[in-house]
Amino acid sequence: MWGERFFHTRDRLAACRARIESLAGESGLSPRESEEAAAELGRRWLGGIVGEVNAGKSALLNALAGAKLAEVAPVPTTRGMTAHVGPGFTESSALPPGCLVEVHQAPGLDRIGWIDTPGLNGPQREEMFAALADFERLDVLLVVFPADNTWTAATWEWLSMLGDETLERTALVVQMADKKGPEDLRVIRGHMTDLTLKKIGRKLPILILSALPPGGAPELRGLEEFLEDRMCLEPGRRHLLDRAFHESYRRMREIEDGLDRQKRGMADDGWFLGGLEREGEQLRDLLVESSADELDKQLHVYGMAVEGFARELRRKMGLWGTFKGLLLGDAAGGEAEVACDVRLKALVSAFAARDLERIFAECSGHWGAVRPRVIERMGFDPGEMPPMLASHREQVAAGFDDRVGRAVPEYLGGLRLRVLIDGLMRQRSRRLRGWFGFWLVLVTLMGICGSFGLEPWTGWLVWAVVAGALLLGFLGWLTRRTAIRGFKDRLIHASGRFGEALRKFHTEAIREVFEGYGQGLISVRRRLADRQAELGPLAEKWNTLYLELKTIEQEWSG
Ligand SMILES: Nc1nc2c(ncn2[C@@H]2O[C@H](COP(=O)(O)OP(=O)(O)OP(=O)(O)O)[C@@H](O)[C@H]2O)c(=O)[nH]1
Ligand SMILES: [Mg+2]
Repeated sequence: MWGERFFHTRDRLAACRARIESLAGESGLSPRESEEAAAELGRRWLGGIVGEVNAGKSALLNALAGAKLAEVAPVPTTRGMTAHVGPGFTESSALPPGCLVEVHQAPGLDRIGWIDTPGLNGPQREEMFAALADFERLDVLLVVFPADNTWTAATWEWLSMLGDETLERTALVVQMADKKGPEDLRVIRGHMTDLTLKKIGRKLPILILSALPPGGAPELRGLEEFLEDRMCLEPGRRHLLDRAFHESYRRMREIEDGLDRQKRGMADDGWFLGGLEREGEQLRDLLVESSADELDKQLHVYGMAVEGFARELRRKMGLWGTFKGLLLGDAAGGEAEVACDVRLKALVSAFAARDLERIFAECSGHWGAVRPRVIERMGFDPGEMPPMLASHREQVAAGFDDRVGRAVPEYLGGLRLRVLIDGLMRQRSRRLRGWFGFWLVLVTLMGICGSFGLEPWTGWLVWAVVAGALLLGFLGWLTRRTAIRGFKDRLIHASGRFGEALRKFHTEAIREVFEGYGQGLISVRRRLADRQAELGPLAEKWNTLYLELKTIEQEWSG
């Protein structure tokens, strides 16, 4: 088949270019403006077959197409111009007006379609002469003469009207050579050459062949060589192919630059995100620092709470409580510890709730500034709020409360409040219990003396019992005061430890909240990482395509 190498190269190059273009799209490049060389190269060719009635034009078309596409008969047959084309043909603008189009799956039409025409000396003579300019635009012209009549006037007249440029791609075909002997054909060739010089002033290729030799297959080698020479090896077309290679390489460079730009842009985006993350960390540290005042206030509240605990304990050490404690023992330590735990937790929870509102407000403000910067820089909306400020807000609040609240058990655990109070209570009871026993002896003696009427002992003992009761009351008051003071001193003394525990867990809680806040930017980072990961396969595709393009080019020029 003629033009094998040219068409093989052209088709592979076209497929390669389509893949280059799809890679360009994947790499984010805008579609390429249509390139002249590529468009010209992709265009399906169209040739014309003209000549007089019964010259054998339709038979030649069938032979070139390798299929029976047009009617062949010894009487005037072809009534109008018909373009017989392959499925890839789209150039309807190249057709002469009134020309019909028939699309066929025929092997010979893949490369070039043909316009079969009515005879130049037939009833359509006028149309054929009027369409001469349209035929001049075709890629190749075959002017057919029957071997037994090569001086057909209408054909020579039509031929002599063609411009020089068209004549460059025109061949004279002497058809039905089988009807003549070799000597006749030699004479015909000479005669045709003379006529050509005489009618158009230059030589044209003269191809002598039989499209329909009776009992044989058409022999088209000469015509195919002409087509290959004029259509494929012609310098203009070779140049076109070279330009298409050049354009493809240029496009490949554009893609490479685009990928490089993206890579650099992504590295910059990484820095940009790193900056935002550092801002978040600074905000976190600022919030931790600015909490110092708030935490100091909590120590004041703690002091007030200690007063409250002391009042509670004082109540428990009242007359009845003391009496009960002397008789039944005391559970004040455990109760006080539970009460302290509950009160301090409430205090810490209230502080945590207030503080978290402040943190949320700061984070919302910061996010409000971060979001437009991310959109502007990366063209990606990270969302109105990170989940920690939106959907997970309650969860975050519960986590914050829990974390800050851990300061209470840590503090109370170190304080050993139950041991302290129980110790104080025991000490007090020990002191009071001796006096109380002595007083009970006095009361008993007073009762015995009174029963036996032993005067004046009874009177003295009454005075002693009253004095003992007063002394016992005084001792009760004194030991309560000492115990409460000891309790308060211990708690106030430990306020530093409470402050430390609160500061430690509060800092941890803020860090935890900021881990959640950071998730907002982590989604942006993930997106960036996805984009970076996409670049790898694109670069690989680029390499493959580049090698393919190089191979096609080397095979073409080598
Ligand atoms: N012996 C021989 N006869 C041929 C050959 N080619 C065509 N013929 C005959 O010549 C006659 C005309 O052939 P066509 O191909 O129909 O000629 P055409 O130029 O298309 O004629 P119109 O369509 O009428 O203009 C037919 O009878 C064919 O059988 C050939 O190579 N050898
Ligand atoms: Mg015909």
